[in-house]
Amino acid sequence: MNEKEEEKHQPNGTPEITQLIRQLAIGSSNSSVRHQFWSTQPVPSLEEQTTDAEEGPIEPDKDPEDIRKEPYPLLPQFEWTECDIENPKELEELYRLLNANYVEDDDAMFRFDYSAAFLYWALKPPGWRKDWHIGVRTGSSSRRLVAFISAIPSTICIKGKLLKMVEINFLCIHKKLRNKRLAPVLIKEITRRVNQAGIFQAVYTAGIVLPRPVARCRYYHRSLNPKKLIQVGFSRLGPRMTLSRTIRLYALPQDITMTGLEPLSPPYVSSARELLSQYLTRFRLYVSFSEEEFSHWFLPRENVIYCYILKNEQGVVTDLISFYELSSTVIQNDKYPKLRAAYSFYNVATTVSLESLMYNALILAKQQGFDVFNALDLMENETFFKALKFHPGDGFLHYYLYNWRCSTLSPAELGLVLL
Ligand code: MYA
Repeated sequence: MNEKEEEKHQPNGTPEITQLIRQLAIGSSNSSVRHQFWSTQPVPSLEEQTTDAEEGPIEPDKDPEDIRKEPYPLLPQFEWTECDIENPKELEELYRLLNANYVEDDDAMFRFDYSAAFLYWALKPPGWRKDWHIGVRTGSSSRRLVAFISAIPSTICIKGKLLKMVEINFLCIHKKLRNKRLAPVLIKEITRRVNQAGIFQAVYTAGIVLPRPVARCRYYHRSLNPKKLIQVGFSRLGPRMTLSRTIRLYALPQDITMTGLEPLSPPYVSSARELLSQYLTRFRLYVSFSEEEFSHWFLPRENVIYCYILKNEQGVVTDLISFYELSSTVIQNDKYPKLRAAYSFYNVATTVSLESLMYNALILAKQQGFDVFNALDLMENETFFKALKFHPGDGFLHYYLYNWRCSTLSPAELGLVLL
């Protein structure tokens, strides 16, 4: 049994962590105040109604001298660390923290399993900074990584205003250190470091409702391997359906049905970026990619990001599909320990229908051995769900803006996918 397996089979954690929990019990959460932390932050309250006239920053940019110089204090048992993801050992350490402690579904059947290669991609776009990959270690000799939060730079357009922001992601605290108010410290520390770089807005997503979502999206799922999905409890047989009928229902051709669909390659980056950038301007909240950023996010990387294009005779990219790979651990299932999911990223159709383009995305994902193709109901995704046999799941994803008041948007007004 390797170390990862040991961790999986010891849900109660190491004695060292158990001891820390006892020491920390005194500092545990006081739930008498509703949103004790979030009510102190520049975010709209859940009750607030925002009108278009009030949109903009909630608090002004801080003067550099007003930004705290030292890191926020941690309890003496812990210390801050910068995770060096270019060091394979530290990348593996981060992978293990998330693999054992990151987001699970409500029934604790599945837990996201972001691969190390995926994390390397997600955390290192142009302009990335090591001091925005913040970890917390136990201060003892083992110096075990027990918490993490990250920021990456991003240019976001919100209702016509282009803003330099960060995307916050991978907030994670070891299961045995939960409910000790460590998350607010991590959030304040990343805010401080991002403010030091002259950035005062952020975008992030979460399954839970916090003050206050700018949008609420729903996950839709398209079975590619229905037998496995049923066996692991991801989906159920429909009424009056047999397994063989279900398999037939979701069957896809072996080969793509479109000629000319090819993986994105460097010569077409510029044209593909132009296509996507133009397309995204039709949404009210969208991301703006520089060419360098586009190359980073879209050039295919095996088991991480897949991107295909169609081009015309002049070599101009006319259509684009992309999806990323995010597996989940199937908790307590020895036969099928992993569910391989493809997640829709950005798609643009101009010479063919979006439906036929996405049909080919499904075929490509099936060819690559994915079990399911997931998509949020943002951008124009709802237009192909029914015809392509996507079904709504029970998961929702809330979008948030930090320090930016904005009235609520519908999913179809979003042109932004966070990993
Ligand atoms: S979303 C993914 C979040 N990660 C997980 O769900 C993984 C599994 N869960 C955990 O690891 C822990 O449960 C976490 C909370 C770490 C989530 N976003 O320490 P606590 C508030 C924001 O006692 P714990 C992602 O990565 C909660 O409402 N706040 O709680 C985006 C309460 O505050 P309040 C959250 O369970 C992250 C306080 O924390 C979240 O031990 C964006 C309790 O703290 C959440 N997902 O740890 C972060 N969950 O009393 C915000 C709980 O007020 C970024 N809480 O209700 C803001 C922008 C910062 C940069 C700004 C720059 C300008």
